[in-house]
Amino acid sequence: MSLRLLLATAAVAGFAASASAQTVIEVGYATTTDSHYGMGMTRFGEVLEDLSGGEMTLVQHPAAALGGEREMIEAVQIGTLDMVITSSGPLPNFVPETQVLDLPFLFRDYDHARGVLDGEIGQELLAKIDEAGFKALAWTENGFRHITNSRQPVKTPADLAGLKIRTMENPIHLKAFEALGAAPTPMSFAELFTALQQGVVDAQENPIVVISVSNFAEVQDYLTLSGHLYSPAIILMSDALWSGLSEEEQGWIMEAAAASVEVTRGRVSELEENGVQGLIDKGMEVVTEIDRPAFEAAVQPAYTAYTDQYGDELIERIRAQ
Ligand code: EAX
Repeated sequence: MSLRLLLATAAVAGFAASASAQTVIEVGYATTTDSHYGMGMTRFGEVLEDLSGGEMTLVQHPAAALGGEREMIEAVQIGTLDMVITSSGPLPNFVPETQVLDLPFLFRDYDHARGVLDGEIGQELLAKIDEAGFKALAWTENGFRHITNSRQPVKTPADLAGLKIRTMENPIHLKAFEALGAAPTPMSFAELFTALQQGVVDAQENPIVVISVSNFAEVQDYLTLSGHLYSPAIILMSDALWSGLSEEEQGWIMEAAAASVEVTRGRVSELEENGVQGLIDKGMEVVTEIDRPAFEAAVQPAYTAYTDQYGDELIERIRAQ
């Protein structure tokens, strides 16, 4: 091969190598692109592209295109999916200690929840999640969960008697709704709208932002602003992908994650404040106040199930914050 041809071949190979040097990160999530997760991931991608000068880009797979949250978490754990933004609901199946976050009425309000997750306790739990084979980038947010149903207004636990309610695939949530006298069915979010439409379940519980963006007003008549538990969300990256990045690239990822959390939390707050009117406009009848002492008393078996296994130290630390 002549020297000129050799040099030309090397030049093409070099160009191809630099072009393929771009890192494309695939992220999955269960809600739509215009949801709090989608808005957060769009911001994540913008910041990452900007910081990396276009060397790193994010490709989004919304609306459970890659499976339910539990499946996507598992895919990230085994390395077949780069990243997921997900509610922490299915997490106890991978990191049991995270169940503490699912205890009903544990968090007082958004400031309390965000402060705990952004502080020492949140960081301790992220470290435990890393030990389970993930790179936990950041706590982000799903929001305080409220009950919707197609049977009747719900104000007291008695109103839940026998109600077929879908829960996330989470042992504490299941225990809590059993204790409340409902008939809970754990189910992936991807199946939920159809299950409500077909009457497989009569009820579900989710933050206002999810109820709104998922058009649940089309299949649910009643909304109860129970705020019965706070639902964190989390951004998880495959450990293999994270470990293969340079320190500089890892810094860009963390900066992009932090920027996305601000957007997601901002959207959750926005819908928590003004999303209910939109649901009323779509025909939902809203119960604004529950018999909270009755609910708190009824869910005690969920606390017992947790403290029997883990004690109450972490609960007390969260309450004290
Ligand atoms: O993360 O499964 C659920 O109800 C979650 O809140 C939803 O997928 C958003």
